[in-house]
Amino acid sequence: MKPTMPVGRQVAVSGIQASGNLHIGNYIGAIKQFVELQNKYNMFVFVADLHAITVPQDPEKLKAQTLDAVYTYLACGLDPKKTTIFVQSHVPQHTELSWILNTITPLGELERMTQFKDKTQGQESVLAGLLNYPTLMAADILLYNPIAVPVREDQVQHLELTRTLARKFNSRFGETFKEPKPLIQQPAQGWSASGGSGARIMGLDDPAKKMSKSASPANRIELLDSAEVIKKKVMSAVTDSGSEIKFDPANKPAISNLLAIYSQMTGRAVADIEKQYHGSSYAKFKTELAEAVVTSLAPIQEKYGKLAKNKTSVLKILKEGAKKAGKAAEATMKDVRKKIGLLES
Ligand code: AQP
Repeated sequence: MKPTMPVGRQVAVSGIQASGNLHIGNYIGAIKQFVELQNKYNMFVFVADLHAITVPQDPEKLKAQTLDAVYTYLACGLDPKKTTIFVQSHVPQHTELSWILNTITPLGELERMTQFKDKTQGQESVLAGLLNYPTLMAADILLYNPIAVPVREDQVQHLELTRTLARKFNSRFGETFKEPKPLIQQPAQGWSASGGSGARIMGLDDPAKKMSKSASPANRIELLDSAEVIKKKVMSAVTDSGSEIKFDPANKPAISNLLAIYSQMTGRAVADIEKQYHGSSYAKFKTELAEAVVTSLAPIQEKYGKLAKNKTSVLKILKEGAKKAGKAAEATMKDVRKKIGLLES
């Protein structure tokens, strides 16, 4: 494929599903990282509205959630001058390549995906969209020939499949796609809420489950929650037995998660926070954590408010983003169509 991006910078691609209100897990685990990466990579960041509909969505809400994600990207510091920001469905080449990749993907590969197994557990009737989620994700990535894809640990399996499909396509039709590498976020010094290597924020109501858009509101702090709601949620967050404020995910998963949130939202080292609260009560720690979260979200919320009043200019950013992404995607698709023998129109 001919390069269509500015010369000199390598490409990185990622996106977030428009499946609900974004929360501090999405911010810490993804958006904050995109903002840093935009200074190093030629970033393509999209809102995955087509992935969101793999579970039923209310049409009006989906539209609002899609726009909400874009306002959030911008409010958190994604700069349209550095990053191509767009909506997945605005670039139809994503679905076109996804279909083509489906034709070279063995069914068994899709059925063994952990996310598919988790999301369909106990369901009587499983929708094909959930099964084919990873081929759409592979298309999202391969269209832009990125060197790197920022992902959390639980998406690495999907990225492995993307690499397998790239190899398969290349060996059958000739060199077309690069095999992108996962860019797994390293936890801040001294913490890993998952106990693994990815920065994973867990639910406030259950530290064994990740913070998620689709869980109950008590599970998460949404980026647009008011100060009052944040305080209420933090104060009601589950804690562990004992009274020590210590980072120890195996024995104190709830407090470790709260320490991780504190550290990630303030940029302070976990050890430093532990030291500050040595001998303090859970109540004092939680009160001040809530204040820290409120303070760190305030500028984002303020910027969001301004952007939401300026929908026309945000839609313009999306239009330009789709145009730029579409140009890169079409260059790939021209090559793909030719290689697999589709007659030119
Ligand atoms: N709890 C989390 N901790 C750290 N990172 C997280 N991410 C999501 N939850 C956490 C990261 O946010 C990005 C976007 O995720 P997504 O919306 O595409 O999919 P998801 O991981 O399924 O997110 P949710 O919030 O749990 O959504 P639902 O409930 O709709 O499935 C990803 O980079 C993800 O790692």
